[in-house]
Amino acid sequence: MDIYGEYREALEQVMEHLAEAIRRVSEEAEKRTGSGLYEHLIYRIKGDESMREKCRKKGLPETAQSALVAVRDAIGLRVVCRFVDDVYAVAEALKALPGVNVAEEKDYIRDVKPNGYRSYHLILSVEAPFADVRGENPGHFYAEVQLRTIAMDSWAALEHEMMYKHDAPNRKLLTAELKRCADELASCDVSMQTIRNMIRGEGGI
Ligand code: 0O2
Repeated sequence: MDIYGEYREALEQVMEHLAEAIRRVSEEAEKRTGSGLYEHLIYRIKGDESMREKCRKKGLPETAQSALVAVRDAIGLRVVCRFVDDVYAVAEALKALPGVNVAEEKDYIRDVKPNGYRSYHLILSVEAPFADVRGENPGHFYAEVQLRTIAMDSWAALEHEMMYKHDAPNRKLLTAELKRCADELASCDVSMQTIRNMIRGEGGI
């Protein structure tokens, strides 16, 4: 039996609702400025087995209650933007959506992780017209939204592949090198943002 049980359909609907809101806000920006707010948007319901594994790792029973309340990334969306300002624009638009509350916010762009990881994470609590696992209707469902630039996303993908699963030799050196790459990419992000601001006549150097 799927760990999400009867709540899977609600999760799909909430995820689609958020994805649609992100598309809409980007289309509005495109009409105003000629450019949308993101390069790509991906989303998924965490697979049954990876959610069970996450519950086990956290010492939680493998139940819908754990998967939907204690773990809060059953619904996951990733918004990959071209510019840092667009990351914050999408985040602000999400926070302003009716029926959406911010349960947690981690700005790893301003507070960079020691390994160089940069991304803006939101855990949203979304009200929806379905019963939730607490028995409330309308219910509340958590969703994790990761927002980052293309540069941050490339780094995270490569770092994840190289460091996450593998027991690499020279780990200390590799970690330092990856941090250097992350910082160089962040510096490019700042330059790209400045160039766009100048093109749009919004200041800069
Ligand atoms: P997966 O398989 O990607 O879902 P929590 O999810 O609350 O238990 P935590 O660490 O408190 O975990 O949350 P945080 O810091 O917001 O990180 C959540 C997700 O961000 C991670 O999911 C990763 O996808 C991503 N992430 C965080 N730190 C790093 C990092 O250093 N490198 C890379 N490449 N990705 C990172 P999960 O659950 O770890 O795994």
